[in-house]
Amino acid sequence: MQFIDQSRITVKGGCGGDGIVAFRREKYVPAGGPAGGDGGNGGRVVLEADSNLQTLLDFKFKRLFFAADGFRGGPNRCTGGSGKDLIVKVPCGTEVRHMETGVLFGDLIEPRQQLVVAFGGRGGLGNAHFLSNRNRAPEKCTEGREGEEWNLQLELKLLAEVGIIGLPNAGKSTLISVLSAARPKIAEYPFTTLVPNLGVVRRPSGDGTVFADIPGLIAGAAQGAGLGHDFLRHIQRTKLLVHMIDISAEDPVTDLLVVERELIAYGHGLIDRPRLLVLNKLELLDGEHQQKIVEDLQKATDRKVVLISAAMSRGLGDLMDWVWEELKD
Ligand SMILES: Nc1nc2c(ncn2[C@@H]2O[C@H](COP(=O)(O)OP(=O)(O)O)[C@@H](O)[C@H]2O)c(=O)[nH]1
Ligand SMILES: [Mg+2]
Repeated sequence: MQFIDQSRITVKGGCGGDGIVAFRREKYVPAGGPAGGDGGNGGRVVLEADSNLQTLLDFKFKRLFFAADGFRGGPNRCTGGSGKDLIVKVPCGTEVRHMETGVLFGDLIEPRQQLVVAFGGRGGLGNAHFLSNRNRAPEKCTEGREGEEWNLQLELKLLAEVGIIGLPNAGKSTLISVLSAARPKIAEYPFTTLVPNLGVVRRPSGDGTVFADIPGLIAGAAQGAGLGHDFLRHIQRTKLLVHMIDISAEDPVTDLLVVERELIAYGHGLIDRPRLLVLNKLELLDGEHQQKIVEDLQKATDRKVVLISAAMSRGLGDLMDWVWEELKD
Protein backbone atom coordinates (compact mmCIF):
# COMPACT_ATOMS: atom_id res chain seq x y z
CA MET A 1 0.00 0.00 0.00
CA GLN A 2 1.35 3.35 -0.93
CA PHE A 3 0.63 6.92 -0.11
CA ILE A 4 1.53 9.50 -2.66
CA ASP A 5 2.53 13.02 -1.83
CA GLN A 6 2.41 15.40 -4.78
CA SER A 7 3.50 18.95 -5.34
CA ARG A 8 3.79 21.22 -8.31
CA ILE A 9 6.65 23.63 -8.66
CA THR A 10 8.03 25.99 -11.26
CA VAL A 11 11.76 26.15 -11.87
CA LYS A 12 13.67 28.65 -13.97
CA GLY A 13 17.35 28.85 -14.79
CA GLY A 14 19.04 32.23 -14.49
CA CYS A 15 19.29 34.55 -17.46
CA GLY A 16 22.70 34.70 -19.14
CA GLY A 17 24.66 37.91 -18.63
CA ASP A 18 24.95 40.25 -21.61
CA GLY A 19 28.10 40.53 -23.68
CA ILE A 20 29.49 44.07 -23.83
CA VAL A 21 31.16 46.41 -26.27
CA ALA A 22 34.53 47.70 -25.10
CA PHE A 23 37.89 48.52 -26.62
CA ARG A 24 41.36 48.00 -25.35
CA ARG A 25 42.88 51.11 -23.86
CA GLU A 26 46.47 50.65 -22.98
CA LYS A 27 49.37 52.95 -22.80
CA TYR A 28 51.48 52.88 -25.98
CA VAL A 29 48.83 50.91 -27.91
CA PRO A 30 47.31 53.52 -30.22
CA ALA A 31 44.33 51.74 -31.71
CA GLY A 32 43.11 49.17 -29.22
CA GLY A 33 41.03 46.32 -30.60
CA PRO A 34 37.64 45.20 -29.40
CA ALA A 35 37.86 43.78 -25.90
CA GLY A 36 34.28 43.45 -24.66
CA GLY A 37 33.87 40.27 -22.62
CA ASP A 38 31.12 37.70 -22.82
CA GLY A 39 28.35 37.48 -20.28
CA GLY A 40 28.39 34.64 -17.76
CA ASN A 41 25.91 31.79 -18.00
CA GLY A 42 22.79 31.83 -15.87
CA GLY A 43 22.67 29.54 -12.85
CA ARG A 44 20.95 26.18 -12.99
CA VAL A 45 18.21 24.81 -10.79
CA VAL A 46 19.37 21.54 -9.32
CA LEU A 47 17.27 19.17 -7.22
CA GLU A 48 19.22 17.25 -4.60
CA ALA A 49 18.07 14.26 -2.56
CA ASP A 50 18.35 14.81 1.18
CA SER A 51 17.88 11.93 3.60
CA ASN A 52 16.67 14.30 6.34
CA LEU A 53 13.48 15.07 4.45
CA GLN A 54 10.50 12.73 4.52
CA THR A 55 7.75 14.66 2.77
CA LEU A 56 7.01 17.31 0.16
CA LEU A 57 5.42 19.54 2.76
CA ASP A 58 7.73 22.49 2.10
CA PHE A 59 6.59 22.65 -1.52
CA LYS A 60 3.04 23.31 -0.46
CA PHE A 61 4.21 26.71 0.72
CA LYS A 62 7.00 27.61 -1.69
CA ARG A 63 6.55 26.76 -5.34
CA LEU A 64 8.81 29.03 -7.38
CA PHE A 65 12.51 28.35 -7.72
CA PHE A 66 14.62 30.76 -9.79
CA ALA A 67 18.38 30.45 -10.10
CA ALA A 68 20.59 33.56 -10.20
CA ASP A 69 21.32 35.44 -13.42
CA GLY A 70 24.78 35.48 -14.98
CA PHE A 71 26.82 38.69 -14.84
CA ARG A 72 27.61 41.06 -17.69
CA GLY A 73 30.90 40.72 -19.47
CA GLY A 74 33.72 43.09 -18.47
CA PRO A 75 36.34 45.04 -20.37
CA ASN A 76 39.63 43.41 -21.35
CA ARG A 77 37.80 40.33 -22.56
CA CYS A 78 36.71 39.49 -19.07
CA THR A 79 33.90 36.96 -19.05
CA GLY A 80 31.19 37.78 -16.56
CA GLY A 81 30.69 35.49 -13.60
CA SER A 82 28.17 32.67 -13.87
CA GLY A 83 24.96 32.88 -11.89
CA LYS A 84 24.92 30.70 -8.83
CA ASP A 85 23.12 27.38 -9.09
CA LEU A 86 20.05 27.03 -6.94
CA ILE A 87 20.11 23.76 -5.03
CA VAL A 88 16.67 22.61 -3.95
CA LYS A 89 16.52 19.79 -1.40
CA VAL A 90 13.94 17.06 -1.90
CA PRO A 91 13.34 13.80 -0.02
CA CYS A 92 15.01 10.62 -1.26
CA GLY A 93 12.60 8.80 -3.56
CA THR A 94 11.19 11.90 -5.22
CA GLU A 95 10.07 11.41 -8.81
CA VAL A 96 10.23 14.44 -11.07
CA ARG A 97 7.93 14.83 -14.06
CA HIS A 98 7.21 17.48 -16.62
CA MET A 99 3.80 18.67 -15.55
CA GLU A 100 2.12 19.18 -18.91
CA THR A 101 3.30 15.96 -20.57
CA GLY A 102 4.02 13.68 -17.64
CA VAL A 103 7.44 12.89 -19.08
CA LEU A 104 9.83 11.67 -16.41
CA PHE A 105 12.78 14.02 -15.79
CA GLY A 106 14.35 11.68 -13.28
CA ASP A 107 14.24 9.96 -9.94
CA LEU A 108 16.21 11.07 -6.94
CA ILE A 109 17.00 7.96 -4.99
CA GLU A 110 20.36 8.11 -3.25
CA PRO A 111 21.23 10.79 -0.71
CA ARG A 112 22.98 13.75 -2.37
CA GLN A 113 22.00 12.55 -5.84
CA GLN A 114 21.43 15.57 -8.07
CA LEU A 115 19.24 16.28 -11.05
CA VAL A 116 19.50 19.43 -13.14
CA VAL A 117 15.94 20.51 -13.89
CA ALA A 118 16.57 23.88 -15.54
CA PHE A 119 19.69 25.10 -17.28
CA GLY A 120 20.60 28.75 -17.15
CA GLY A 121 20.72 30.80 -20.34
CA ARG A 122 24.03 31.15 -22.19
CA GLY A 123 25.84 34.40 -21.66
CA GLY A 124 25.86 36.86 -24.56
CA LEU A 125 28.94 37.49 -26.68
CA GLY A 126 31.14 40.53 -26.23
CA ASN A 127 32.35 42.51 -29.21
CA ALA A 128 35.74 40.78 -29.07
CA HIS A 129 33.96 37.91 -30.80
CA PHE A 130 33.01 39.98 -33.79
CA LEU A 131 36.47 41.12 -34.84
CA SER A 132 37.06 40.40 -38.53
CA ASN A 133 39.24 41.73 -41.33
CA ARG A 134 36.37 43.83 -42.55
CA ASN A 135 35.49 45.21 -39.19
CA ARG A 136 38.41 46.03 -36.93
CA ALA A 137 36.21 47.85 -34.43
CA PRO A 138 32.92 46.01 -34.13
CA GLU A 139 30.23 47.64 -32.06
CA LYS A 140 28.25 44.45 -31.87
CA CYS A 141 27.52 42.28 -28.85
CA THR A 142 24.66 39.96 -27.94
CA GLU A 143 22.35 39.67 -25.00
CA GLY A 144 22.32 36.76 -22.61
CA ARG A 145 19.65 34.14 -23.23
CA GLU A 146 16.75 33.39 -20.96
CA GLY A 147 17.11 30.37 -18.71
CA GLU A 148 14.91 27.31 -19.15
CA GLU A 149 11.60 27.33 -17.39
CA TRP A 150 9.58 24.23 -16.50
CA ASN A 151 6.55 23.34 -14.52
CA LEU A 152 7.31 20.18 -12.63
CA GLN A 153 5.32 17.64 -10.76
CA LEU A 154 7.08 16.13 -7.77
CA GLU A 155 5.83 12.82 -6.51
CA LEU A 156 6.91 10.92 -3.46
CA LYS A 157 5.81 7.59 -2.17
CA LEU A 158 5.38 8.07 1.51
CA LEU A 159 5.89 5.72 4.34
CA ALA A 160 3.88 6.41 7.46
CA GLU A 161 6.26 6.58 10.41
CA VAL A 162 3.56 6.84 13.04
CA GLY A 163 0.53 4.57 13.16
CA ILE A 164 -2.52 5.52 15.18
CA ILE A 165 -4.30 2.50 16.56
CA GLY A 166 -7.25 1.95 18.84
CA LEU A 167 -10.77 0.63 18.78
CA PRO A 168 -13.43 2.32 16.66
CA ASN A 169 -14.60 5.62 18.14
CA ALA A 170 -11.42 6.23 20.18
CA GLY A 171 -10.84 9.47 18.26
CA LYS A 172 -8.16 8.45 15.74
CA SER A 173 -9.58 10.36 12.80
CA THR A 174 -10.16 13.40 14.96
CA LEU A 175 -6.55 13.34 16.15
CA ILE A 176 -5.17 13.15 12.62
CA SER A 177 -7.30 16.02 11.49
CA VAL A 178 -6.19 18.32 14.31
CA LEU A 179 -2.50 17.46 13.94
CA SER A 180 -2.25 17.64 10.17
CA ALA A 181 -0.55 20.34 8.18
CA ALA A 182 -1.31 18.63 4.88
CA ARG A 183 -3.05 15.63 3.44
CA PRO A 184 -1.27 13.47 0.94
CA LYS A 185 -3.14 11.48 -1.65
CA ILE A 186 -3.63 7.79 -1.35
CA ALA A 187 -2.65 5.68 -4.31
CA GLU A 188 -5.12 3.39 -5.97
CA TYR A 189 -5.91 0.63 -3.62
CA PRO A 190 -8.43 -2.13 -4.07
CA PHE A 191 -9.81 -2.06 -0.55
CA THR A 192 -11.32 1.36 -0.52
CA THR A 193 -12.98 0.67 2.80
CA LEU A 194 -9.54 0.33 4.28
CA VAL A 195 -8.22 3.58 2.97
CA PRO A 196 -6.35 5.04 5.89
CA ASN A 197 -6.64 8.55 6.98
CA LEU A 198 -3.30 10.23 6.50
CA GLY A 199 -1.80 13.41 7.75
CA VAL A 200 1.56 15.08 7.54
CA VAL A 201 2.56 16.65 10.82
CA ARG A 202 5.22 19.30 10.78
CA ARG A 203 8.31 18.74 12.89
CA PRO A 204 9.71 21.57 14.99
CA SER A 205 12.75 21.39 12.68
CA GLY A 206 10.58 22.10 9.64
CA ASP A 207 10.01 18.89 7.77
CA GLY A 208 7.10 16.60 8.44
CA THR A 209 6.34 13.05 9.33
CA VAL A 210 3.40 10.99 8.18
CA PHE A 211 0.69 9.72 10.51
CA ALA A 212 -1.66 7.00 9.36
CA ASP A 213 -4.91 6.02 10.96
CA ILE A 214 -6.30 2.85 9.53
CA PRO A 215 -9.75 1.97 10.69
CA GLY A 216 -10.75 -1.60 11.31
CA LEU A 217 -8.91 -2.84 14.36
CA ILE A 218 -11.36 -4.97 16.29
CA ALA A 219 -11.22 -8.11 18.38
CA GLY A 220 -10.20 -11.00 16.13
CA ALA A 221 -8.40 -8.79 13.62
CA ALA A 222 -5.27 -10.91 13.72
CA GLN A 223 -7.38 -13.89 12.64
CA GLY A 224 -8.71 -11.83 9.77
CA ALA A 225 -11.90 -10.44 11.32
CA GLY A 226 -13.17 -7.34 9.58
CA LEU A 227 -10.35 -5.67 7.71
CA GLY A 228 -8.00 -6.46 10.50
CA HIS A 229 -5.29 -8.39 8.75
CA ASP A 230 -4.67 -5.75 6.13
CA PHE A 231 -4.69 -3.20 8.86
CA LEU A 232 -2.06 -4.99 10.88
CA ARG A 233 0.13 -5.66 7.88
CA HIS A 234 0.21 -1.99 7.19
CA ILE A 235 0.84 -0.94 10.75
CA GLN A 236 3.81 -3.27 10.72
CA ARG A 237 5.66 -0.81 8.50
CA THR A 238 5.43 2.08 10.94
CA LYS A 239 8.10 2.95 13.49
CA LEU A 240 5.87 4.09 16.33
CA LEU A 241 2.37 3.46 17.48
CA VAL A 242 0.06 5.95 19.10
CA HIS A 243 -2.52 3.85 20.86
CA MET A 244 -5.74 5.74 21.54
CA ILE A 245 -8.22 4.78 24.17
CA ASP A 246 -11.50 6.51 24.89
CA ILE A 247 -11.29 7.52 28.54
CA SER A 248 -15.08 7.64 28.75
CA ALA A 249 -15.46 4.06 27.56
CA GLU A 250 -17.09 1.58 29.88
CA ASP A 251 -13.81 -0.13 30.64
CA PRO A 252 -10.69 1.52 29.20
CA VAL A 253 -8.42 -1.21 30.57
CA THR A 254 -10.33 -3.87 28.63
CA ASP A 255 -10.10 -1.70 25.53
CA LEU A 256 -6.35 -1.58 26.01
CA LEU A 257 -6.09 -5.33 26.41
CA VAL A 258 -8.27 -6.11 23.39
CA VAL A 259 -5.92 -4.20 21.15
CA GLU A 260 -2.79 -5.59 22.79
CA ARG A 261 -4.08 -9.10 22.30
CA GLU A 262 -4.40 -8.43 18.57
CA LEU A 263 -0.89 -7.03 18.39
CA ILE A 264 0.46 -10.11 20.14
CA ALA A 265 -1.56 -12.47 17.96
CA TYR A 266 -0.25 -10.83 14.80
CA GLY A 267 3.32 -11.33 15.92
CA HIS A 268 6.18 -9.79 13.93
CA GLY A 269 7.28 -7.92 17.03
CA LEU A 270 4.38 -5.47 16.84
CA ILE A 271 3.75 -5.68 20.55
CA ASP A 272 7.30 -4.49 21.26
CA ARG A 273 7.12 -1.48 18.95
CA PRO A 274 7.44 1.86 20.79
CA ARG A 275 3.87 2.67 21.70
CA LEU A 276 2.36 5.59 23.57
CA LEU A 277 -0.97 5.16 25.34
CA VAL A 278 -3.18 8.14 24.73
CA LEU A 279 -6.31 8.56 26.78
CA ASN A 280 -8.61 10.70 24.68
CA LYS A 281 -11.68 12.79 25.52
CA LEU A 282 -10.26 13.87 28.85
CA GLU A 283 -12.78 16.69 29.19
CA LEU A 284 -15.56 14.17 29.65
CA LEU A 285 -14.27 13.15 33.08
CA ASP A 286 -13.23 15.16 36.12
CA GLY A 287 -9.65 15.08 37.35
CA GLU A 288 -10.26 12.45 39.99
CA HIS A 289 -11.76 9.96 37.58
CA GLN A 290 -9.05 10.68 35.03
CA GLN A 291 -6.42 9.87 37.64
CA LYS A 292 -8.12 6.64 38.59
CA ILE A 293 -8.12 5.42 34.99
CA VAL A 294 -4.50 6.38 34.47
CA GLU A 295 -3.62 4.35 37.57
CA ASP A 296 -5.64 1.36 36.39
CA LEU A 297 -3.88 1.47 33.06
CA GLN A 298 -0.46 1.71 34.65
CA LYS A 299 -1.25 -1.44 36.59
CA ALA A 300 -1.97 -3.25 33.37
CA THR A 301 1.03 -1.97 31.42
CA ASP A 302 4.27 -0.08 31.89
CA ARG A 303 3.80 2.07 28.81
CA LYS A 304 3.79 5.81 29.13
CA VAL A 305 0.31 7.33 29.28
CA VAL A 306 -0.73 10.83 28.23
CA LEU A 307 -4.11 12.49 28.55
CA ILE A 308 -5.47 14.45 25.64
CA SER A 309 -8.59 15.88 24.17
CA ALA A 310 -8.30 15.64 20.41
CA ALA A 311 -11.50 17.57 19.93
CA MET A 312 -10.33 20.44 22.15
CA SER A 313 -6.65 20.24 21.13
CA ARG A 314 -5.46 19.64 24.66
CA GLY A 315 -2.41 17.60 25.61
CA LEU A 316 -1.21 17.38 22.01
CA GLY A 317 2.17 18.92 22.93
CA ASP A 318 2.96 16.01 25.27
CA LEU A 319 1.94 13.55 22.61
CA MET A 320 4.12 15.15 19.94
CA ASP A 321 7.09 15.54 22.31
CA TRP A 322 7.05 11.80 22.71
CA VAL A 323 6.79 11.24 18.96
CA TRP A 324 9.73 13.51 18.10
CA GLU A 325 11.82 12.02 20.86
CA GLU A 326 11.15 8.47 19.67
CA LEU A 327 11.77 9.33 16.03
CA LYS A 328 15.21 10.75 16.78
CA ASP A 329 17.80 8.43 15.31
N1 LIG B 1 -15.77 14.64 23.78
C1 LIG B 1 -14.84 14.31 22.87
N2 LIG B 1 -15.22 13.65 21.75
C2 LIG B 1 -14.27 13.33 20.87
C3 LIG B 1 -12.89 13.68 21.07
N3 LIG B 1 -12.19 13.22 20.02
C4 LIG B 1 -13.07 12.61 19.19
N4 LIG B 1 -14.32 12.69 19.71
C5 LIG B 1 -15.58 12.16 19.13
O1 LIG B 1 -15.55 10.75 19.18
C6 LIG B 1 -16.20 10.20 18.04
C7 LIG B 1 -15.26 9.25 17.32
O2 LIG B 1 -14.16 9.97 16.82
P1 LIG B 1 -13.35 9.49 15.55
O3 LIG B 1 -12.20 10.42 15.40
O4 LIG B 1 -14.25 9.30 14.39
O5 LIG B 1 -12.87 8.06 16.07
P2 LIG B 1 -12.15 6.88 15.26
O6 LIG B 1 -13.19 5.86 15.00
O7 LIG B 1 -11.12 6.35 16.23
O8 LIG B 1 -11.53 7.44 14.04
C8 LIG B 1 -16.62 11.38 17.18
O9 LIG B 1 -17.96 11.67 17.45
C9 LIG B 1 -15.73 12.49 17.68
O10 LIG B 1 -16.32 13.77 17.52
C10 LIG B 1 -12.54 14.40 22.26
O11 LIG B 1 -11.39 14.74 22.52
N5 LIG B 1 -13.56 14.68 23.12
MG1 LIG C 1 -11.93 6.98 12.09
